Amino acid sequence: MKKWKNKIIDTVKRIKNEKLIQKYFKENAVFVTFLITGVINATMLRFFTMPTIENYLSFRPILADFCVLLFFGSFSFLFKKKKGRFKYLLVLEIIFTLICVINSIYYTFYTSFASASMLSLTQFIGPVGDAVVENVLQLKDLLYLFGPIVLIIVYKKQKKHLFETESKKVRKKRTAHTLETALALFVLFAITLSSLDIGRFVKQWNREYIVMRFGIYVYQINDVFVSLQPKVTSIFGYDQAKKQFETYFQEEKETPKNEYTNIFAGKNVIVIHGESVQDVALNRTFNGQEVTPNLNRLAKEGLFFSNYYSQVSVGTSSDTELTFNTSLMPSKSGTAFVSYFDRKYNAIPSYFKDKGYYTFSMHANNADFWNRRAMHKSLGYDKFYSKETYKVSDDNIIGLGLSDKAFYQQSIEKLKKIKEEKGEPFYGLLISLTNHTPFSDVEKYGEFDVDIKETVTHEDGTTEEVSHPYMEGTKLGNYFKSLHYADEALGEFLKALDENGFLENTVFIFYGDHDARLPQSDFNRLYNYDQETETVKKEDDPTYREYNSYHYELDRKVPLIIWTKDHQVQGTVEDTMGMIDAMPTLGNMFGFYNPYALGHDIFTIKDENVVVFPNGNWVSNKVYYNSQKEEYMSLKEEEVIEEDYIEKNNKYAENLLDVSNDIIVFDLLNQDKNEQKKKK
Ligand code: GP9
Ligand code: MN
Repeated sequence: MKKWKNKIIDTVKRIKNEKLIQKYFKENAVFVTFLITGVINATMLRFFTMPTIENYLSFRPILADFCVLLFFGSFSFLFKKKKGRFKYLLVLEIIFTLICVINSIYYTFYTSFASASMLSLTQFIGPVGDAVVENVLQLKDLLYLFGPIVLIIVYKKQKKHLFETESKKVRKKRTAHTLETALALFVLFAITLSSLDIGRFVKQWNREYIVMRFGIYVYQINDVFVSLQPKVTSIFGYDQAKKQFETYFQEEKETPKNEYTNIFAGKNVIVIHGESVQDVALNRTFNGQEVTPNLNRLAKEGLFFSNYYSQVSVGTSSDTELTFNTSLMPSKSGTAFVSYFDRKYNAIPSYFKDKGYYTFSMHANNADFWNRRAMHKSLGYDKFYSKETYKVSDDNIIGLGLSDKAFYQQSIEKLKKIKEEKGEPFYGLLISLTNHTPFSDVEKYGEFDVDIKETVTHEDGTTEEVSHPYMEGTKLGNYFKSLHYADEALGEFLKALDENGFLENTVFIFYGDHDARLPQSDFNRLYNYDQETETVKKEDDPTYREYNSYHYELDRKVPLIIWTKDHQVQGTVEDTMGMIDAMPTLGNMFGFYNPYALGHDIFTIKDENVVVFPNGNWVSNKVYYNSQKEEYMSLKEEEVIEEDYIEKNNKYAENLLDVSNDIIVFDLLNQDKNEQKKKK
């Protein structure tokens, strides 16, 4: 023991006396720069994307990032010449920098980290590419480029002091030593991990959590393996998945029976997929003008679900289409529309088709966007009217493509033809487009001010019109302008439907497809604007209304409205509900039942409902639970939340996400395939 102690003291002394560290830094300036810039970039990314105290103070991801850099960097010592070493390190530096830049941009857009499984999706990003650039690319995304620049400068500066070329033996030894150090540090890192950390790392469904604990580089390497997994597991993990699936559906569920059962049997259906429509705009006025007068009217006259949440993952619009139509959650990696379009789905259009309906979808965007051309067939639509069937010209484009007004006008003509040729009943989905981020085509939305106008009376009795900017010039303000346009288009469409006799025997359904990814600070401004000072109130102001990340999550809810001209159904349903519950709820009303739906008929489950999000968060009437922070906000002040309640729902959430993903990946609803597997 003493021997070891002396040895360590001697080594420390030697390092100090002979200035070994300084020497190492000088002789390996490029290598050291590579390590430092790599760690700075990774840390910067975490700071910009997840600015929480816990994250600022966490040393673990820094250690993990450092280990990865050290591991890959160690092989540079195998190069004989300094130039070779530099070239190798520069390539690595560029790769690691790109990982940071891509994730930085991606996070702003999707509030998540990039995945290799999305690579096959780049073709779908194309049409919204401009929106991404305009909306998302910011100076902070380019800061990471300092890494390669500094590396080149350091290399150029120290070139003169290069020491003699090392022998093969020395080079190998240095590589081995560096690798050993990387490994030792990694072991140090690994022993700090909890079983929860490891579990989440393996599943990779909570990407933020993984980046927070493991750093961006470990995350990205793991992601490549996990992304390849669906390809591999759909060959291997079948038995286990099938077993879990059978256990999940073991109890024979009763088909719901309540006052809504079969009330709409045989009626036509028109569904509107409302791009980025959030509840926050409903019943909101600016200077006495409603943002969404038409939606407000529908909500008042029809059945309005006031706590309805979308459950999208990276597949946004397409994820909502999947969940609405099949009562399944988005797939854990990639998107179901793209990676798993060839599976068997028990989907709403198929059920209507079985009942003799003509089923169709309409969307004036490229048919291949989100792979709809293929996936709409799998969902059971007889026909998909895509961009090719619409007249799109320079004067009828807003934002991403054909304006909603033009879209609805042209769709009416198609509807008339359908009625003429195919007769009734029909089931049709219309996917709107104008109200898509970045909401910057403001001059095309028409006049709708989001300021506060005030008439000020002066002492001498004269009056003056004053305007306080309020939401003018903010993204949320522009969103309201855009949505006001989309609502006006919807109003015109309803009028045209009525004029053409489409509303007599039809159920009209509207849902907001997901939130609009608006900045939290804009919501704070919306609720805490002080028109006297024309600023946002400070938190210590007694009239300040608290607005934290939970309030923001709750504000992401979207409307669901079921309306008929004769007001057959009316009222507000306040129970928490998700996109996943649409199919069972509608199925009960129209007379079809999917035994493998993962959601519930809201009129049967009522206040017991729990809505799970793809990242493991969940919300019920009582609680919003954040699975990353493992914390929750109580939604009913007076009620005490038992630990059991949280645990039970965590389990439920995990199970539901697993089973849903297995159904998709292993094609478990495909009877023929399952029979074949059984025979084998
Ligand atoms: C594109 C439209 C928008 O066709 O549905 O998709 P999103 O960007 O919301 O997923
Ligand atoms: Mn969308």
